[in-house]
Amino acid sequence: MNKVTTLNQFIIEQQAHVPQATGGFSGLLHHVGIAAKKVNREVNKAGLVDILGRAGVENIQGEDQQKLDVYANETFIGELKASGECCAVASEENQDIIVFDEGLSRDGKYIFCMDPLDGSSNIDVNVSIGTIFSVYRRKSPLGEVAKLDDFLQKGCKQVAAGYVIYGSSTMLVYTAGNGVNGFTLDPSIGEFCLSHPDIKTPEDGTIYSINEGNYEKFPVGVKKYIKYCQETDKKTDRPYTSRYIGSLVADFHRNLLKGGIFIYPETKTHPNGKLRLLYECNPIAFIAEQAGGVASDGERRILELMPESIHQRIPFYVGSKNMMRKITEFLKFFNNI
Ligand code: AHM
Ligand code: MG
Repeated sequence: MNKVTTLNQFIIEQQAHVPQATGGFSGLLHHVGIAAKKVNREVNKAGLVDILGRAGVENIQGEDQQKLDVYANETFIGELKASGECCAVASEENQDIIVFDEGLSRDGKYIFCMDPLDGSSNIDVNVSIGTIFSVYRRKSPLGEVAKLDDFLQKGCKQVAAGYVIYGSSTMLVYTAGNGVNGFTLDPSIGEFCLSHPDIKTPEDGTIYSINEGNYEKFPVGVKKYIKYCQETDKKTDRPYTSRYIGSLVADFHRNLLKGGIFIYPETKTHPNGKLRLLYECNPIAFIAEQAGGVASDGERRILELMPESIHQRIPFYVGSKNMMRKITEFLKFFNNI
């Protein structure tokens, strides 16, 4: 029988390679796994129980909140608090950071950024959705109350990043800066099991993912790149195909495994793009780079950007190395004329 490595076993084995590790980080990830399983359970029964529909409130971005968003947010916050390793959380669903200023958590070494349920407009049509997260060491001294400044760190400072995709099967994919590993939830034993060790993304891809409904509003370099992908060239036999779910985790996950590029550029109506630097772009960029891919805002490496606020938006280009090189050439050329 094949040996199955569960997420918890894997975390403990990884910890053994870090002599100074105290187990705090492993404890935190363990609780992330528990939260993911709880959210998975609710997402799975979304069609069965009266949990679908709007919660009747808008989140701070002015978007309708779905009930599952609220559930996922509260569940992750609850587990992070219970871990005692995390002193504060920034969530897409909360205007301000959430500070744990009592008990063990106040001394927690880590801060956590998350989009608890990304792509939530897809919930009621049974399309894959996801949780995206990112872990940093706090900047403020242990024992003090964490503050906003703890969150204003470049993405290259991430200790770990990951996502959970609630799809045809549920997977947790994460990196702690030493490669990317994917775990599939085995519902029969309720454990995430290592199914995709050391994920590497293809250097060349064939998929481009972008909301072409916004075509008229795109920068000219992006328009030209899309046309380049669409053109048939008899000599080179360009192989591109378009795939767009409208759920970042699902679009990125497919491209990560198969090779491709995901683009959410600045548009005339959204000059800073739509996606958020702290809890969407940075974690995805960290995973992409760890898998051999590239992530930028069209010019600069995402992981080098210094955030100014927790809900900051940024144009996002991420994917296979050679596709990223090509689009960067297009952007550079057409921005300069
Ligand atoms: P959300 O955080 O409000 O769910 O929005 C983020 C989602 C991403 O999952 C996805 O990539 C993008 O929005 C799709 O946007 P659009 O519908 O404009 O194409
Ligand atoms: Mg989101």
